[in-house]
Amino acid sequence: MPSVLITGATSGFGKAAAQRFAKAGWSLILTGRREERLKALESELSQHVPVLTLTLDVRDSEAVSKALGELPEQFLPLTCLINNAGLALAPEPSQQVDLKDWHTMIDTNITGLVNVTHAALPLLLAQGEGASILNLGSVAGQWPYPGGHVYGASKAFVQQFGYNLRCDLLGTGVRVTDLAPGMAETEFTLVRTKGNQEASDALYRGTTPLQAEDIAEQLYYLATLPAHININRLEIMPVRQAWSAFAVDRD
Ligand code: NDP
Ligand code: 8X3
Repeated sequence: MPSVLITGATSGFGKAAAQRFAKAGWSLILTGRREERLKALESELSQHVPVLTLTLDVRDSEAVSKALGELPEQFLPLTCLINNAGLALAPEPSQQVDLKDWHTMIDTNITGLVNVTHAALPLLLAQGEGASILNLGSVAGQWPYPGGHVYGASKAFVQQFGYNLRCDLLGTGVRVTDLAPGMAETEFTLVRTKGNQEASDALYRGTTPLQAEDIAEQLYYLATLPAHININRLEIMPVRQAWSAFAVDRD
């Protein structure tokens, strides 16, 4: 039975991915900080597949390496790692941002992703052919926009780290993909605005954003491709989202 480790399974893409992989009979290792949500998901999905929940902050490298170093045999080798835990904060311009918010994004989206990847690599190498690392990047990693500052830069890191990982993993069979979504309706904007439900609702109102299930389907597709195929980067937007003209400062 293949197994998948999903970071940030308490909400959004991570939760939907847990449900999608469970539907296909995969064993699940689910992580996040909100234990009650992990337990609720465990009781829902463990009726169908083996589920291990780890209450974990990805920023804590010692806790991450200890937890992944002690995984029960039943969940090994690891077939797929989904590096999904992440967040955006501070939609305001750089010159108004609290430095703590920049640090939180760097610590979570970069250091946290690196922590989990480092601890999971031996488990994925034990699988070898057919194993995958699926990193949640973003359109923000490629396209600049006002208020994107450290969030977009952290997702550019995710893309380049994935490409460089591929170079080192050549010959091992382990694949790496940067899955880069555009606008998707999850708790993402609620977190970005520090709990402003009205701002979150307003962003998604009157359009048709991606849903968490859309991304979960892509993750499952990537994880189950024939073992000789690696999709390096997959960028996905709602049809009702596109780029815009350059902004110009005028007198
Ligand atoms: P949600 O806010 O719905 O989910 C984020 C998940 O990340 C939660 O499960 C949260 O769990 C977890 N998380 C956050 N910080 C930590 C931490 N320090 N340690 C462990 N887990 C953490 O957002 P999405 O599902 O939308 O986002 C998932 C990923 O997709 C993120 O990396 C995001 O940047 C990316 N993304 C999102 C897009 C969107 O428009 N929604 C578009 C492109 C990319 P908990 O709080 O319980 O720890
Ligand atoms: C989240 C998508 O467009 O808010 O990564 O940057 S966006």
